[in-house]
Amino acid sequence: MKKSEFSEWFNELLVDAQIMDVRYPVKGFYVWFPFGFNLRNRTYNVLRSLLDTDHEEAYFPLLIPEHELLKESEHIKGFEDEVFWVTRGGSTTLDVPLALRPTSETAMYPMFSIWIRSHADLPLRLYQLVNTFRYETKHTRPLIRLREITSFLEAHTAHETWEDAKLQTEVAIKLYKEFYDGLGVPYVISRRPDWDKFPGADYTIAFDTLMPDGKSLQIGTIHHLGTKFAKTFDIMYEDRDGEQQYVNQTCYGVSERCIAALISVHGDDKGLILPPEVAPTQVVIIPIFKTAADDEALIEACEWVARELSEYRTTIDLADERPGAKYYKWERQGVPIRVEVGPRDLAEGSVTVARRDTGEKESVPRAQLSAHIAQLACDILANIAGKAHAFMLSKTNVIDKPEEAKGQHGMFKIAWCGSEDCGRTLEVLSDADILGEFEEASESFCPICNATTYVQALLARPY
Ligand code: 5CA
Ligand code: ZN
Repeated sequence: MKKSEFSEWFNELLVDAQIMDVRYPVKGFYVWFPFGFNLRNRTYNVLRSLLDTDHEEAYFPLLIPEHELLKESEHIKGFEDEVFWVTRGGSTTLDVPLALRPTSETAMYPMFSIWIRSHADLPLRLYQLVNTFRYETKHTRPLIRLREITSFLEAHTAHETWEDAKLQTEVAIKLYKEFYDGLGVPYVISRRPDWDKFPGADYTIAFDTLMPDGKSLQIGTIHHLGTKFAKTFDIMYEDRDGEQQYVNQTCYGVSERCIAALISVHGDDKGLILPPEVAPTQVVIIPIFKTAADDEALIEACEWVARELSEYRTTIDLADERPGAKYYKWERQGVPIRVEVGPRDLAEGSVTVARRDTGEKESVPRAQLSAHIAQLACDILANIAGKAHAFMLSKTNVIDKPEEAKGQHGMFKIAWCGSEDCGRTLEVLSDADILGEFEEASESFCPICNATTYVQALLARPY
């Protein structure tokens, strides 16, 4: 496996490291292996605990009646080509066709309209972790572009004012920052161009990361919905003066692309490298059997290590295999720390500690093991996060002419007046997409129309 051949590496890794099986016989549908699902659950638990501070978890149905899905015209224009339909129950044709949720606005908001009565009901902040279905026509890929998104964590909020909803988008940005920082996954945050925002939104903020092959991956989006959906679904509240007002809404979500990013930015030619917080096994303990006389003492020493590290997820590997084969197997699955115990360690009252991210090994006295591992767990996250960040930075270039991006890998920042015409021209000349825009402190000139501007466009070739 060579990470430099990213596409092959990614596909092989999914199987070798037991993340996903891609052999399910429906295009765009994949199977989580138990190991992959374990990693998925741990990763989503991190996000859950961040959301749980001020959101409540709920669950809305998978099936959406056609008349609700079609209510919001801009929204449906964005999704109509991507909807899977249920049209029959047994052999009976349904009176009302039912859509498989492509996202849940039109499942949730009719209920919001019933639930929300007064300003006392606001803010409302809910989330759900569900599967969603999109009939994607672009090339489908496991974890990256699925037709069944199995792990869609979508939050939906309602507020009194547009300003309150804007503040909520800022809370969401902070939350996703914390989530991705904890995984050591670097990102750029930008505002999507107006012609490419979420269908029905006032504006969309996107998180993008850079994959090893120089393509970008959108790993989260946050939408300010204004009162557009409230007007369509009649979601009103009585304000403090007794007046009826439309609520202002936001929604934001991530998918298993967070796992795609996590494994892609950190992995290497040997396989996965996992941040300790989400690794299903954090420390693997391997006895190095040499002579039968030592066997029992070695196993006891391994058990001591497991007890000493009881606050971590440890596994003692007693399989009847050579140590080298065991190292290889656990390295492939990204276990951050390996503790080896051999006859020499026994004699010295120490153990050997190896870290997955750098491959370094050192001898650690037993009395220092627990403190050593605690420090190492922090160092590993800092190291892999730093490397990933440095990689993205090295592939992010500020350019003056859109042609400079042509045929190049990575992300590009370029001045842009913000007009759709110039934006489209930038895309054509650079052969890349505008992921989004952000403001810079210094003034520059749009390379297309020469207008002065503070706006920079972020260009890349996205997945
Ligand atoms: N209702 C809003 C907020 S949850 C919504 O649907 N936004 S979205 O369309 O932008 O999707 C949220 C995130 O899901 C995206 O940022 C992207 O990371 C991910 N995503 C979108 N489509 C797919 C897909 N086909 N496969 C995997 N992930 C996807
Ligand atoms: Zn311009």
